[in-house]
Amino acid sequence: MKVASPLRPGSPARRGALVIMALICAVMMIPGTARADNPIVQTIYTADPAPLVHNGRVYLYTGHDEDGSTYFTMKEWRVWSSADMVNWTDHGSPMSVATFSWASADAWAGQTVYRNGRFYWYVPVKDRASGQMAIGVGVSDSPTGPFTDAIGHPLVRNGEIDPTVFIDDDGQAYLYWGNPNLWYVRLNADMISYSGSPTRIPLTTAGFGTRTGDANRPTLYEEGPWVFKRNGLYYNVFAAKCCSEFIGYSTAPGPTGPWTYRGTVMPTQGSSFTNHPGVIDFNGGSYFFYHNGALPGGGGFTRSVAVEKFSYNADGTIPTMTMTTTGAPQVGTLNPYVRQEAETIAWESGVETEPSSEGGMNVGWIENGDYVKVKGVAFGSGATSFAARVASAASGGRIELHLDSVNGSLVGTCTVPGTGGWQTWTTVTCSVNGATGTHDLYLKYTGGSGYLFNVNWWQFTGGTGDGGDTGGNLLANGDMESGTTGWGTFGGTLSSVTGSAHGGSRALSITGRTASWNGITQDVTAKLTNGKSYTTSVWVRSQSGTPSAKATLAVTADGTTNYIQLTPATVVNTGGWTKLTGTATVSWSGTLTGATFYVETASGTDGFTIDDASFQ
Ligand code: FUB
Repeated sequence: MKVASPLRPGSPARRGALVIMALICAVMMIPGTARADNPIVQTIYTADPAPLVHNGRVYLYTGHDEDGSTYFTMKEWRVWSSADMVNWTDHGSPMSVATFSWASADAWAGQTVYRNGRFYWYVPVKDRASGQMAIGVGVSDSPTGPFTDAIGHPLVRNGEIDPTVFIDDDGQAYLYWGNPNLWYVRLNADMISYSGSPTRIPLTTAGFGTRTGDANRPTLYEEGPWVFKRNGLYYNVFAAKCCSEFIGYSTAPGPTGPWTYRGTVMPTQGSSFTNHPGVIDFNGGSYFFYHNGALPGGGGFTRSVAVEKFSYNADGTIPTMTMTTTGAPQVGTLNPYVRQEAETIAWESGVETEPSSEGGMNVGWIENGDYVKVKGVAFGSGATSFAARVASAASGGRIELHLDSVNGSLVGTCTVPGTGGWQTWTTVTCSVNGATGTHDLYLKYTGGSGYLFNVNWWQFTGGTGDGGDTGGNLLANGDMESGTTGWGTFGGTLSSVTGSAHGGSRALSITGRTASWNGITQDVTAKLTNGKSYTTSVWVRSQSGTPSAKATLAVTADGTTNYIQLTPATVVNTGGWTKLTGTATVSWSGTLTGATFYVETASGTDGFTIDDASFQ
């Protein structure tokens, strides 16, 4: 059993309860069946989610419940990120109680916001001098840290917890926090000081609902406010009624109220007597983060963060959601032809992570049969080889590459040697056969007894080789081997076609065009960086006539749409394929609300076919 395995020299404290849980979990799972993706993180217990969208990724800031906790024993905060809402990269712990020299304990629920090139992480933590909870601010130039104490003392200290920060369209930032009260204060533009005094928001039953059975707390508001604005309406989503908590929300016409209670976002569920909200919009969808006790051994002090996708009702109200083990659907696919961190995980069994001597984190504590699942990997026309960065102070083992389940089709096996140290890294390679199209990838680690080896990163080579899903392509399903997934149209009818592909076996055709701007589209709003230069490549084949195809980017910011030509207009040779290429700088002023990559024609309405599109 894992629990009986010897500790490696210099290893962090053993995972104890989590190991047992992983075993129970593995026993409960039927090999070969699709695995749920909630909770998001299985390597440790996480709590108090605070998501932030930045440059096409979701950064998720959480607390960390220590194994076997019988109180909110939390020493550090953790960061995770994802570009697709299902595969989450572990960035470790860039901030802890020790970051704040004046703090003694309790790394509780915070939120990170971005302003003027810096990331500000507001957290409740215990002030050593007073013994009271206070709000500290960490700051970093990177979303993944490291974070330092921005001011060297508490920003506010009134014994209350759970800060959320909201920056209004006019640039005014507000800090809200509180349990049992609800406070706000206007932050200055430096984000680390404030003007005026903290103000108590009136907790009226009209504003925050009616609680029964607790004379001291007549309203439902308990803690964990999450304030944001959508379509001119201000939302405060919060943990309601103790205990157990549910998630409720209120809305207001302005950032300071008056608030009106609107109902339940998520009822009491999930084996944890607390819950905690985080709400974002990402890549055209809306997402609700929360926590529960869903991992084996989970409960009120051993919590796990999970996520659901949702749509606002037409009147702006939030639907009531229940916890699922399925989680959010994947946004696009994962590109195996660029370096992927071994700690990018949709689901795992048996492994842990730790800081790597090569930077970032690595997967470790690997024993025979452990695995990491990476969801929706777009192999396109076929991978030919696999490389992994590995280290082993023992005698290594094997990385087996299985598709769609832990014992699914085996497409490659890499042998890992002993390297003389758990952080003595070497790169191993092996050939790959049968990895085409899009699949869940299971990296199954096998070998003898005890800990086998560590993995820092991996990467496949091969693929379509020209356009398609290679080298950092921002387009999902760029090789079109996954049918119409990720693609749409401006007018006309889209279909996935076989028998005439440029690479692989599938391409996309548009028919029924009634205007030259009708074309094949993909939303790339969440993927663009302002001012960046992008190179585009797409193969086009006419079905009939001689349409002059071109790739265009429609960029909408502050209500204005600009059309950026990505490739020069090129006459497509009838009956053959023509490659359109170009490099263009993509920039906009104001707030980006939409960006669509599309292939249209300079004139005419004839149908056409495209394949192997790349935008990077
Ligand atoms: O995680 C510690 C505390 O539990 C948080 O600050 C509260 O929101 C509750 O989730």
